[in-house]
Amino acid sequence: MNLPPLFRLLLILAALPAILPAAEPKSAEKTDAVKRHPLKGVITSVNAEKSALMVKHEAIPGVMGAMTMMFKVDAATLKAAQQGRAITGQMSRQGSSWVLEDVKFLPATKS
Ligand SMILES: [Cu+2]
Repeated sequence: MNLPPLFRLLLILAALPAILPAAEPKSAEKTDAVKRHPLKGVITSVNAEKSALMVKHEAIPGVMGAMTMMFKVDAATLKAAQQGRAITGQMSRQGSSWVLEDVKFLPATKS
């Protein structure tokens, strides 16, 4: 078969979409690409039902200003969390939730 070069190029281009998606990470594997930002704040309330903490956090440069908002946390953090406790952690957007990981409890300050 002696195809014109342009036609051969078209055949290759037509085949590309079938090849490329396999090389792209699936959405389920996107967690590796999650951007985490250091956060410092105070727990204003603990919401066990939602496995979340309300945290009054300091400004996170380039991400958001100081505010009080909800963060999903793991079970161990939820259990240890106390209202009024100062914390640091790594915040990230995961799906439709904000998540706080690597939470460390700071020595209690004035209430
Ligand atoms: Cu915020």
